[in-house]
Amino acid sequence: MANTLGIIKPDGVRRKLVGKIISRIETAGLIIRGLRVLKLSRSEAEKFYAVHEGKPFFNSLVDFMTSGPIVVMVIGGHGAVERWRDLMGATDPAKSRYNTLRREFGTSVEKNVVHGSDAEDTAKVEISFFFKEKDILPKE
Ligand code: IDP
Ligand code: MG
Repeated sequence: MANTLGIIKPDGVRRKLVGKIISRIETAGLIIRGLRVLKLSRSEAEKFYAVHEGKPFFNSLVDFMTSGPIVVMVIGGHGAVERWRDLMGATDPAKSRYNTLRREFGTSVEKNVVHGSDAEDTAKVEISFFFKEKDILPKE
């Protein structure tokens, strides 16, 4: 059993896709173990995406991620990191497979609706960025 961090980005919340996206997570057999709605400050967004600092898209990404509320989720299940990335699709919606969230709902390589951790170690760090241990449903 693993946990990963999922985010419904401001474009997804703005377009009222929260229910649809959570429904897809549940249909895929993954479990919502933690759930919050919040708006990132600029410094929080810069810290969360620190790995991309200096890249040409960094400032625009921070603008976008602070442009409205987001939904952050702890998504659990066997192989949750890979399964959530599979359900999301590739970073660029135009290059994502059919039946992925980014392909269906993404509008650009930046405004791609969802975030997912890329490995179990980064998932742990990203989950602790948003959730206290007591606010995460224990793994059974
Ligand atoms: P990922 O979200 O698929 O893991 P990363 O390379 O980690 O992709 O990039 C983080 C986020 O930064 C992407 O989800 C997207 O919103 C944005 N991004 C990545 N590459 C570009 C780009 O080339 N142009 C604009 N935005 C980008
Ligand atoms: Mg990434």
